Amino acid sequence: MGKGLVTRSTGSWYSVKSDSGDFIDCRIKGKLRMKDVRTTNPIAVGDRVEYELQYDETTKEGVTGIISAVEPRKNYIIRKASNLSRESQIIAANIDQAFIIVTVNYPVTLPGFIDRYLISAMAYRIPATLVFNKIDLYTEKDCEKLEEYLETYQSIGYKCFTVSAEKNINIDLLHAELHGKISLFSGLSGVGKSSILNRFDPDLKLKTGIISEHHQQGKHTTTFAEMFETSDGAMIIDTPGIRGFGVIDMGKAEIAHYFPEMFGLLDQCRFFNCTHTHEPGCAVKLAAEKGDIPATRYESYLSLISEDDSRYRS
Ligand SMILES: Nc1nc2c(ncn2[C@@H]2O[C@H](COP(=O)(O)OP(=O)(O)O)[C@@H](O)[C@H]2O)c(=O)[nH]1
Ligand SMILES: [Mg+2]
Ligand SMILES: [Zn+2]
Repeated sequence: MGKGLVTRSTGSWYSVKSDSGDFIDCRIKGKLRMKDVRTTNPIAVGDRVEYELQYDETTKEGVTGIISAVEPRKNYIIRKASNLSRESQIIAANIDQAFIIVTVNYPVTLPGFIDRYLISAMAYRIPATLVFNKIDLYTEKDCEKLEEYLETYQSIGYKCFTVSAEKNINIDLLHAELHGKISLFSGLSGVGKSSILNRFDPDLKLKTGIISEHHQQGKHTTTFAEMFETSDGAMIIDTPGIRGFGVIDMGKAEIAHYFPEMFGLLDQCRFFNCTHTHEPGCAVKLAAEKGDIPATRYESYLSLISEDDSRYRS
C-alpha cells in the first residue's frame, strides 16, 4: 500500500504522485465510488489518497494502482456538474490559496466575474489574490481602469499583482508566493494562466493560445483541473475551461458576509433581516451611496442576491 497526491483526473483514471515521487495511474475501488452519490467524482485533484498496486496488463509498465481511501479534506471547491444537474463536481481539494488571473482588456474581465470568484473563495475560507496580467498591452485607458481595480480591491484588503507573462514583468514576485503551497489558478480563457505557469518553469511547456481552448469549449468537452509542480516545489492547479466555481449551499443572507467591506456594517442596519437592497436605515446602502463601498462591489452584491439560481438557498 502507498500514499500519494492526486495530480490529474480524467474521470475514470487518476494520476497519483506517490510520496516517493513516482507517478502511478490509478483507478478507484468500486465501493469508494458509492460513498457520495451527489458528486459526480468521489476524488479530485489535490486529494491525498491510499492506493494498492496491482498487476495490470493493459499498461506498458504492467502496474497500476487501486485507490482504496481518501484522506479527510482540508477544503474542496465544487461546481454544478451541468446547468440542469443537481449533482456537483468536485473541482479540486486541499487548496492553500487561490489566484484569479484578470485582464482589464484582451479579454475584458468584468468586476462581476471577479467578485463572484472572491466571494466563493471567501465562503470556502481560501485566501484569494488578484493577478492582473498583460500589462504590456494596456493603453492609457486600460491603465486607468487598472488603477480603479487596484484601488477597489486593495482598499478591501485583497493582495494584487500586476504582471506580464509576455515581458516577464513581476512574475518573480508572484512566484515567490507559491513555494510549498497548493495554489489554485483560475480566470477566463485567454487571460494567460498557462503563459504565467510557463514563466515559473519553462520545463512545463504548457500549450498557450486562445484558439485551441475556444475550439475545446465549442466541442463541450469535459475539462478537468490539473496540478503542475514547478522545479522549486510550488504546486499549482490550473482549471482550464472552468470559468468559476460557486458555493452550492450558500444562503442569500450569507452573501453579504463574504464582502469584507460590508461585514463590519451588518449589525448597524435597522432591521436584523435587512437584505441591503431597499430597506430604510440600511448601513450598507448608506455606505455605498457615500462611496465607502465601491460602486462595482455593491452592484456585484445586488446581482448575486437577485440571482434566481438553484445554487442558492432562498
Ligand atoms: N501581450 C501579452 N500576451 C500574453 C500575455 N500572457 C499571455 N499572453 C497571450 O495570451 C494568449 C492566451 O494565453 P494563455 O496562457 O494560453 O491563456 P490561458 O487560457 O489563461 O491559459 C496567448 O496567445 C499568450 O501568448 C501577456 O502578459 N502579454
Ligand atoms: Mg491555458
Ligand atoms: Zn442593510
